[in-house]
Amino acid sequence: MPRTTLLHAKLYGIVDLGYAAPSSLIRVTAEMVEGGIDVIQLRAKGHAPDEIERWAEALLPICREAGVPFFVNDHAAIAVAIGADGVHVGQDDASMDEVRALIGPDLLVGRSTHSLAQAAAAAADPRTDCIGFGPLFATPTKPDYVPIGTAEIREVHERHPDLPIFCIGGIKKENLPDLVAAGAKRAVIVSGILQAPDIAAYVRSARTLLP
Ligand code: TZP
Ligand code: MG
Repeated sequence: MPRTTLLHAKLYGIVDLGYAAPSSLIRVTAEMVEGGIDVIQLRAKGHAPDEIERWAEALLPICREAGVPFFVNDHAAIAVAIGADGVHVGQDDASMDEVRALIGPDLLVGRSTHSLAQAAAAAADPRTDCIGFGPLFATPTKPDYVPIGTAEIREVHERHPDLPIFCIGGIKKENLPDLVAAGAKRAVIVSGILQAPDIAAYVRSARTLLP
């Protein structure tokens, strides 16, 4: 899948085992796809790799059928094993050399960034296909991080116009218009989507709020 797919993406959803029970993963993913989600990631902190691989294997065909890029959080080896579209890594995870050694040149690599400097470092490596930028606001989904606020959203986009940048952290439908006014082009929503009574409807309406 080419990186340009991510440039055209608006809303990125994470199927996070902190909110979604194992028995609900397929339904939740299908509802996100039905709502028009542009990217999906499986994030299962603290779960065993063989378990994550089984879940990833089950979710990939749902995304594939809809043409939605599917990322695996943290586990490059699982992304390769199941034929995912990409892997998402954090600042403390493997280096790009290590990740690319595992996955090769074709899979997409996303990197979490928490400052303009980290965004610049990620952007300086042409093997980075997208970044998360945040957490913008405090969020129980990533509790140990200091929120970075919204003041640098415009600047990070101006500095890296060709890099798909996904704002993340404490984003809900309610604050999306303010984020767009602050310069956001794309967003990741985790708990807002997974806790919505109607996931497809939530995704559909959040997506319309992005430019
Ligand atoms: N990385 C930065 S903030 C975050 C991640 C994975 C969690 C975002 O979750 P939510 O529930 O949308 O605030
Ligand atoms: Mg990680």
